[in-house]
Amino acid sequence: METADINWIKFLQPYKLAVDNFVLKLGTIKRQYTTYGLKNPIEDITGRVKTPNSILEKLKRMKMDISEIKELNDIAGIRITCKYIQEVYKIYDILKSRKDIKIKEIKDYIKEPKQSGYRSLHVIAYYNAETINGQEKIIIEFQIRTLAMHLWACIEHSLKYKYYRSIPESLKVRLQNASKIANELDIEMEKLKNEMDNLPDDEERIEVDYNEWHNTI
Ligand code: 0O2
Repeated sequence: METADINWIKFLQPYKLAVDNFVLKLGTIKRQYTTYGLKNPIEDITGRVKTPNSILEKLKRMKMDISEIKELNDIAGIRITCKYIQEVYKIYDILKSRKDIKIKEIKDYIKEPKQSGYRSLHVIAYYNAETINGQEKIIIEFQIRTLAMHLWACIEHSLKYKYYRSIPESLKVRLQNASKIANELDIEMEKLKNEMDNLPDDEERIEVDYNEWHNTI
């Protein structure tokens, strides 16, 4: 297969369907937690389909042939943010129990952060996208992370693109330190949450219905 042979609109169609479907599916899960008055582990859900240029760049970086394009894990990407690390793993459990995906691989960059300092849980799964030409089996990647991990990743990502993936060494070290600080923040917030959860209920507490902000789809 040659790059020029690819009809990108057709090729990316099942990936786009998968991303649209999962933003919606996970959005309904988030809403159910609120409806049942349960603690909602999902802060935000976003999705994207990789651009043709970014796909070609990744194939080159991974020394893969164009014929292996369907083996890329993150053409379809869903990003889920949570408040706490324990919620990241709760989302993983939710994904594991779903019948519409089959988990292919887990990359736990929380337990073992990348050299850059990147932390996130990547859940890579097979999904059958229902297209008008029948089912297409594709790979979809769920990136699950806390808000602190997300803040770090967004800033590092924008710097990486500014410097065309080669961030100056001094900035790299500072980014690694910033990642450690973000990790400390995550740990402290989780401790605070656990301590708050263990406090006795205030007898005079008035139940308040907080408005949930959500993306209107
Ligand atoms: P964009 O804009 O999100 O498309 P994978 O095999 O895909 O699970 P792997 O082996 O880590 O994961 O591959 P890769 O290509 O390094 O990373 C895949 C995606 O994970 C990236 O896509 C990012 O979204 C995120 N990611 C991985 N490493 C880093 C990192 O060091 N910093 C940040 N900020 N994000 C990272 P893209 O195409 O880079 O970006």
